[in-house]
Amino acid sequence: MTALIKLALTGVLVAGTALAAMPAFAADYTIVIDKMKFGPVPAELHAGDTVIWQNNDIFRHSATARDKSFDVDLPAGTEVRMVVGAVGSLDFFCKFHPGMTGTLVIAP
Ligand SMILES: [Cu+2]
Repeated sequence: MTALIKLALTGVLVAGTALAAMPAFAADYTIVIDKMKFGPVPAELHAGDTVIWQNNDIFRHSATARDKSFDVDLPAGTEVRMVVGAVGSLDFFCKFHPGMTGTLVIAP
């Protein structure tokens, strides 16, 4: 009986530790690509948040980081989820249309 209670307590502690290690408010943000342009990027982006690249165009695009930390292929009409990890300022562009550019600013 005592051993069971101990086990249960250990389980609670482990779960608590895992929760504490996770970002408090991980959120999803959609960046819409339409008419050969990246739409507005989220103003407040934190490591652990998810960016959903949504390509509403009839053209294939990509979201490619200048520093090569990500390279998301986006065929027409698709969306791809990407969890942001690195903190900092990340310039990105479309491989197929280099005039399409944007910047993700990721806070801790
Ligand atoms: Cu493109």
